[in-house]
Amino acid sequence: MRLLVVFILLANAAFCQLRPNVLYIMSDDHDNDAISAYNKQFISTPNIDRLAKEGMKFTKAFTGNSICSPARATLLTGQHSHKNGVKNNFTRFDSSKTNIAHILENAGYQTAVIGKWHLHSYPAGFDYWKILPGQGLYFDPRIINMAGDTITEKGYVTDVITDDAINWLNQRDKNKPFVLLFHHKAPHRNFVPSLKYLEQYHTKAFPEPATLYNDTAGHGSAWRIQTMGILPVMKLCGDLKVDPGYLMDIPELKPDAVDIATYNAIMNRMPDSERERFKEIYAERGRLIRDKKLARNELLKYKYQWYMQDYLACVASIDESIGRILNYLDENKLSNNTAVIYTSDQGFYLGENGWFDKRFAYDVSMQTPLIVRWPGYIKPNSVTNTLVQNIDFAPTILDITGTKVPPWMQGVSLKPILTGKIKDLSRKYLYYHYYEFGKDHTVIPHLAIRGEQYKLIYFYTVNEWELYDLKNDPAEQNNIIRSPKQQAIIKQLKTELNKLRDQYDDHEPAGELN
Ligand code: SGN
Ligand code: CA
Repeated sequence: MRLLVVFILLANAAFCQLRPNVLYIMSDDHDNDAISAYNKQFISTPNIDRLAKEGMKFTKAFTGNSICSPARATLLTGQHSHKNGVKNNFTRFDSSKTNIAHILENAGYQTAVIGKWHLHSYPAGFDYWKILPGQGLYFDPRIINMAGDTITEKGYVTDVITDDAINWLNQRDKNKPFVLLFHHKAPHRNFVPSLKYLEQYHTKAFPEPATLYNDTAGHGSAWRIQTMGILPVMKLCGDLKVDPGYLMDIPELKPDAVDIATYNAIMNRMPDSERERFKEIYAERGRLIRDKKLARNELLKYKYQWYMQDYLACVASIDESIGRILNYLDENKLSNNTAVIYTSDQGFYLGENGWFDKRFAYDVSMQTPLIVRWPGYIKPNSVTNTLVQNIDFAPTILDITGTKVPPWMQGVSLKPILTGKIKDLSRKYLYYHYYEFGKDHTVIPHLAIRGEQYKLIYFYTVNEWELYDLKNDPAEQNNIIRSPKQQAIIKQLKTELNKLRDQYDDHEPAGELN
């Protein structure tokens, strides 16, 4: 009997050894262009690039609804927004309903979620969680622990939650495989970097996108009414609203009381020893506006640079965090048996069309970075151009861990792509549905379908269609919906869109679309 128990224990230990761990890292609003594995023009991210060198880079990974809470609900459920119920940023995610954490727990995995959650509920199904309330704060972040207490952890948010993740890895049950969801707050607005990286980035200059000074003339309603413009919408100085002190004498920039309160709330959380230096750097920008009387395109030119300096300085901290985590895996001999996934909740405008933020089905925001390293399974330095979507993330994590994917998940496992078993998925079109309107950035709700070459978008509340030829117009500048040459393509894409709506069981708005 004793022998049998020993045998079972040993067999169990061997089995657990073999079952891979998954470290899923998701940053917030981290666009592909701000990762040097995708684009070397703006920043060097050697640690994220290391994952690409040792693993696989997806060049065509997309979301189904390019906004934060919906992307997070999709990660947990493998479902599009209309199925998991989180269509916008203010709907509560019902975490008591089966999600990947419950499934992995039943499969004997140890699970944790650390960092941004943003689903208006507490996580359920995880063995461990520690989350930032709402959007989280950059300095001395408030953190909700499993006891339901809100505590404050001293330091810069990216460093703080990296410490939390490493602490959990240290104290986890080492006899069980793990899945850790590690969710950064950065580089989300308000783009407040750590002083170390602001010092490095505030003097750099970045190339301007060709469409930075575009106006909305000739475009449809959605372009005309969006409020995503860097010039008219984004605030100055780390998007911190403005420092009343040095901008008071410029009438059109006079901050209102709300701006001052927000500015002070952020500045007051910074370490006392660093605050003056932050203020000095921001004040230089203020003086430039005042002395050069910057306005319109000239002001946009500067605001774009300041935006990029702050945003990329936030990304630099993320890359440092990834380096620390990868070192931890190396030092603890976990690298070989851990699949590491790096992604973001969606893409982000870095000045294209003069914009920041996301939401649109246009590629800049619909796309998301996706890099996976899994030694022994993924050929180093591989690149795939196959179309994938965030509904596939949950099935992929389950499949990597050897856990059955439930039929209610709408995505497919990417494991056969990762291991090189297949080159392309049989799915030829991706589905997109954006809902949130009016709260931030006034992007009109829309449906879209994206294939290899064409994208069809339907802004259904205003009954306007758009068609883009992604091969000949990758920046999606020319809506060719009225082109007589395209009518056959349009008919075909509308049929495919209706088919996808049936397949995914999405019937809002009701009826056949044509
Ligand atoms: C805040 C931001 C918006 C952003 C939303 C959603 N405004 O409201 O720019 O789109 O969050 O972001 S801010 O003035 O408060 O910074 S998301 O990542 O949660 O989807
Ligand atoms: Ca986001």
